[in-house]
Amino acid sequence: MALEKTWRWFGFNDTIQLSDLKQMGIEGVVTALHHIPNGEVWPVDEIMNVKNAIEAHGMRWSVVESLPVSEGIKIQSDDRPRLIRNYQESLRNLGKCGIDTVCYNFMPVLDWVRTDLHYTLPSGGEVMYFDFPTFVAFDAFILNRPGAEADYPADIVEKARAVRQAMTDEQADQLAYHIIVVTQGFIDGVVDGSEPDFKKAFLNYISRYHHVDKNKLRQHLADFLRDVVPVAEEAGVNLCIHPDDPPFPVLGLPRIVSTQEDFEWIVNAYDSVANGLTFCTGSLSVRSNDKLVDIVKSVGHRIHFLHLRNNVLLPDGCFHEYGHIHGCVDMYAVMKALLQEQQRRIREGRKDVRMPVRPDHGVKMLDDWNRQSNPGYPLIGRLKGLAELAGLEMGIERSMAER
Ligand code: DNO
Ligand code: MN
Repeated sequence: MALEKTWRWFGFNDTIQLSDLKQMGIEGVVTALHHIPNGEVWPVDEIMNVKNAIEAHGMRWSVVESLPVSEGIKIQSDDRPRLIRNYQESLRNLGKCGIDTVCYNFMPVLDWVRTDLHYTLPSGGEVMYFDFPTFVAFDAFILNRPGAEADYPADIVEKARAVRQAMTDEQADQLAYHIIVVTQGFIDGVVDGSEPDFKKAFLNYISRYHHVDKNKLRQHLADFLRDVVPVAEEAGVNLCIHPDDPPFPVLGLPRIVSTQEDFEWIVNAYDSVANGLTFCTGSLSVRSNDKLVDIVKSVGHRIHFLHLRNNVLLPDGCFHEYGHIHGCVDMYAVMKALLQEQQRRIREGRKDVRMPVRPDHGVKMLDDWNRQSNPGYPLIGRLKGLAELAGLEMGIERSMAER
């Protein structure tokens, strides 16, 4: 048995059609109801509409990525009860439609973040880059967030100062626009770049976290799990939290899904298979590259969804993405650990043996420049990744069977 091959599809406006996916050997689709504003209920008919379209092409809707957790849940605003009710209702509706896996994250304000969306590799392909001093320049010297300098190591702050000095104001504004708006990582989508001062709007958003430190945020996640996991269980849905990207605090905001210890804390925070994890090598490797196999061994029984991709790790907390099997992540070791986990599940007669996997962010290459795509989601680069991963998997599976 192999891992279930899936693909992130951004819905009917995606330039890659469902009919294309079938040609590529995709078995399952990973998508969301992107048109429904965060915090609102996902209605059954809208879910069925997407599900039927996927099934009409001979695939299944394997994973929802993501059912977003609103900021009001993370900070526990007055609106929390309504937001929780809506989240529960969406889970029930997804369960009614037979969707069994739901990914989410618990990152404050920003989902993923990069400082350069268009870094050219020596090969000519293009990937996304995170330069820590540049990010700190954005935070401390472009946003001018009060207290920002104290939130980062002193040597990085000095480098950040130099980065800012080397930039024109126009370049600084452009960087801010990319980080806040173009990555589409800004969670509630309230800052979409149309505001006259999107930097100020963003800062206001950050300030809503002034009372939320690491322990508070953990408590808020535990409260969220207590409220939604029983509902998920009853609906037949497994939740799977996505790790922080990058896996360390930025903007002075806590991050609690960054390390093996964090994953273990989450698994123990609520004892249920429905309280699960997304294993994303791209995110986790930045901080715990040598721990990836340990993570699978420790919390593998709760992993419901796999994001596989690679990185090149650089000094000063910097990294850039690098396709799929080559790079700092020992993809052979990771794949082997995952296949062993799958075999364990088969032996134990567990239901969740499919273990959906998707190639995460790919290298933009060849005809990818002729087709509009979201940052990190070019067709050909991801297709190459899928093929590499499938080949690696087959080789390992066969050799495991021979022994
Ligand atoms: C970026 C993705 C994230 C991810 C969410 C999951 O490409 O890895 O946006 O989907 O964090 O909740
Ligand atoms: Mn990921």
